[in-house]
Amino acid sequence: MHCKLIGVPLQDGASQLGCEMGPSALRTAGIVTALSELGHTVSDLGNLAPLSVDPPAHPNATVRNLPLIRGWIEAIAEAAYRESVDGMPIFLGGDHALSAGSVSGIARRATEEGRPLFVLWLDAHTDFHTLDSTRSGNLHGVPVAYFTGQPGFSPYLPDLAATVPATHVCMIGIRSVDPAERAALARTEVTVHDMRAIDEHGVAALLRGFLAEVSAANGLLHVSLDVDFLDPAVGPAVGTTVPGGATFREAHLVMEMLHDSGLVTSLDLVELNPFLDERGRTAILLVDLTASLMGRKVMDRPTRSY
Ligand code: 6HN
Ligand code: MN
Ligand code: MN
Ligand code: MN
Repeated sequence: MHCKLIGVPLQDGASQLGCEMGPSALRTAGIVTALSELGHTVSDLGNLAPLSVDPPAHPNATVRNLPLIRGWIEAIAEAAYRESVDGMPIFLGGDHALSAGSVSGIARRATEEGRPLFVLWLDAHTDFHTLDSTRSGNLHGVPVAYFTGQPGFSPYLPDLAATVPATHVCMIGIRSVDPAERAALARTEVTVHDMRAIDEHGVAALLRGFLAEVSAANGLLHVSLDVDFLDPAVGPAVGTTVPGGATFREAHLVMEMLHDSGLVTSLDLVELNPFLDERGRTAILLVDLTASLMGRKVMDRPTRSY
């Protein structure tokens, strides 16, 4: 694989400052070396900067930093479109508003190539607010509603060249959903596997079903990994911790299965807030998870299945 690292020091979609340090922390934790050691070629393309834009004010006065986020989304979407032509873009966040740009840019590329795009959303949250429904006003809470084409984003955020059908989005790890998100999700066909589903069925069964769909459709697969997918005990460096998240092994198993599927074509690593980390351990875990996704394994031979 040709991995293209794209730093996105975006933090204004979250209420707590610090995600702008995410790309530096991931580099410090050794993401380039980890990928190179697996035999991949790695280009670190440096950090993006937001475009300067001036969208109209939104009537929901709680919406925060709209012009800045819009400028980021335009820059990220353009980079996602451009860099996905000949390699695997890996977005080093940055808060989750990043994915409004990464997914929409990749969706444009997929449409051009005539391939369906699927999104695996690994998160405690569904990030399914619209600009009208958000109560916190934090735009890291809206990306999935945006790229699946829910109403009310135009003319505030960029018009989409292509949307991702709700039926192509699978969420795993969910355990915090606001009332307006719950109502909106009930009207769509996004697949939501909450933590209870993981407890009951195991994460492997849930993921296997989705990967079979992607494979049958000859789809491209974008993975968006929010640090708060992880249990706070293993991934403390995030501003929106929710107890009861994925364990260390559940997270690695997801990544290992994704690698074996051979389906993943782009990746977001988001919501890392190094200011909240403990001696870099969350940044290091994200790098290790990325390595699992890109082929690091305990044993080289396939494990026997009983
Ligand atoms: N994230 N639903 C909450 C809100 O403020 O809208 C939390 C959003 C969290 C965002 O997970 O990236
Ligand atoms: Mn998120
Ligand atoms: Mn989250
Ligand atoms: Mn909310």
